[in-house]
This record gives sequence, structure tokens and C-alpha cells, in this order.
Amino acid sequence: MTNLSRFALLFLLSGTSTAFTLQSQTTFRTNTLQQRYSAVSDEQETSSTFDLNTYLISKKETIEAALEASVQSDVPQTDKICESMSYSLMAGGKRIRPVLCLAACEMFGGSEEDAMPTAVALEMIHTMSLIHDDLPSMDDDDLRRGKPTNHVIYGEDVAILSGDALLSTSFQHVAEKTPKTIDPSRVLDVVIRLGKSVGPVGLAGGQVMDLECEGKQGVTLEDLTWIHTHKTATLLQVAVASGAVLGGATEEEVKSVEKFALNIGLAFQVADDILDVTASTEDLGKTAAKDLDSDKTTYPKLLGLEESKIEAKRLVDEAKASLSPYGERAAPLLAIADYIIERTN
Ligand code: GRG
Repeated sequence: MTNLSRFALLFLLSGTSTAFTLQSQTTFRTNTLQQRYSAVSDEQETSSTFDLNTYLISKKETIEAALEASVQSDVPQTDKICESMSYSLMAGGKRIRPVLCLAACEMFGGSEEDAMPTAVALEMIHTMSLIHDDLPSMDDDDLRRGKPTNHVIYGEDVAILSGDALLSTSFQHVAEKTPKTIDPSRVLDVVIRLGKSVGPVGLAGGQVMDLECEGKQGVTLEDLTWIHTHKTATLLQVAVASGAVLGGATEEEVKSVEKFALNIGLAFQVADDILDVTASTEDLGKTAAKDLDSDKTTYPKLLGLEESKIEAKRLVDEAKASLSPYGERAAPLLAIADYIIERTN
């Protein structure tokens, strides 16, 4: 697609020229978030004092260290596969899934250590899905997290195997590294949730439906919601639910946070589709306007750009309402919900 036709399509999608403004803000727009908080209800005003920027920086630091330690080659024979796994795992990324997991665990009184192995596993699974998503037989992309994709560096064969190894290591990591103080039935619950989130009613199922709909006419909002509930929202949902389980939440409490996570998961994808047409390749660290080029149905294509923004905000508001029973303890999750649609990459 030429730049001119991309521009024309953007114009049609947006309905207004303001949509062309490219955002160049820093990744965590704390000020904007805090201003938005002060405009909402008294109940949520407690969150206005919450410093998301500092929170995310500090969580990311411990997550990065745990990720770094999670893939190490002990013998020369494994150097190549471990290097390839590590290359994509440590290539950057917002670490949203691990942060959500730790925040949910802490909301229910658990500690960072309780949930860190699961947080690491979530990022391994997510990274596996990115490596596989970028393969020539899938989205065929050569840029991810601002770096050449795994198959560009290591070849398609090793990239596939690295994804597979990250996936299997993720389960091993949860089972082996979760502190023994956690009730084993809770660890088993997490393993089941993780397994389900990658299978036919998770990433793999969502991806297959996505591939089937590519270039197809008449894809509905219902189809799109099914795809992204499974392909994107499920992993955010399992991140929050697993954190809650490890933090000691009751079944009912887990259900309430799952509702929150499903809505922010869908909002995350709506935001992703919006960024695909409004942000630059440099800001995104992956090829911009990819959805237009691959003839995928997206929220902006179905709803228009402005309606998509409204839908993202509606989903986040609905998500936040599910956390009203938790008061101030929910401050990190509430702030992350806002960040999900405010983000610029
Ligand atoms: C191999 C069993 C198996 C499953 C994989 C390839 C695949 C099936 C699924 C694709 C899933 C996928 C890539 C969904 C897109 C989700 C999404 C919006 C990713 C971007 O996430 P960010 O913005 O990325 O959190 P960073 O880089 O910040 O981590």
C-alpha cells in the first residue's frame, strides 16, 4: 500500500483530520492519567495519588531480572537455543502481563515472590506467541520490539523451536519455582489456566480464526470480538486471574477480576488496532499499518477511528467498575487499565 492510499484510508476511518496527529509522548503518560483521575468520581479519586510511572518502572526492574535469570544455558549444546529464546524474551516490551499478575496477587495480600514465577511464565508464553506470529507462514514480519524478528536472526527452524521451548519452559518454571508456601492446589489451578489460555480457546484458536478471516469480506464485530477475546484478551485475563489465585482470592473474587481483565484485554486490542493506523513504526517498534497491508478486519475498519476510541474507553470504564469492591487496594490495576488505552506503543 502506498503512503498516499494509506493516508486516504486513514482519513476515511477517522472522519476528522485530528486523527493524523502522531503521538510522541513518553511511554507512561502519568500526568495525563492523573489529570483524568481527578475528573472522575470521588471513589476513584483515591487513585489520583497513585504514581503509575514509578510503579511500572519498579515492577519492570524486578521482572527484567527474573526474566534474565529464567533462561540460562548450562552446557555448550544448548547455547544456540537459549540465545535465541533470550534474544526475544529480553528484546524489550512493556511487560504488561507480568505486571498485571503481580498487581493482582498483591491486591489480595500475596507477595511479589509468590507470583513472580507465573509472571515470568506469562512473558515467556507471550514472547512465544510473538515469535510465531511474526513467522513467514503467519504475519511474516521482520521487526518486533524495535529489533529484527527471531527468524530473521536465527532462521525459521530455530525460531519455531525457540517458541516451543519458551512455551514448555513456562510451565516448568511455574511448577518448579513457585514458593512452596503456596497451596499446591492453587499452583495446579494456575497451570490449568495457563494451558487453557494457549490452546483452542486461547491464543492458538484465536490465531486460527484470525487467519481464516484475513482478506475475507463480511467479517462482523462479533467475529472480531471472538478473535481478540481469545488471541489477546485471554492472556491478560489469565495474568490477572493467576495473580489473584496465588494471592489467595476466593473463587468469586477471581471471577470479578476476570471480568475486569477480559474488558481491559479487549480494550488493549482496540488500542492496538488504533495505534496500527496512528503511530509510526519507530514508536511501535513493529511495522506500522500492518493491518491495512494484510487486509485484516480491525476495530477502526469496522467502527471508524473515533468510535473505536469511544469503544476502548467504554471497555475500560466497564472493567474498572468490576473492581469497585476493592477500593484503594485496586489502585495499581485501575491505573494500568487507563494506561492500556493511553499508551503510545
Ligand atoms: C503456538 C500454541 C501456539 C500459539 C501461538 C501465533 C499465535 C498462536 C498467536 C498470536 C497471538 C498474538 C501475537 C496476539 C497479539 C497480541 C498483541 C496485541 C501483542 C502485542 O502485545 P504488547 O503490546 O507487546 O504487550 P510488547 O512487545 O510490549 O510485549
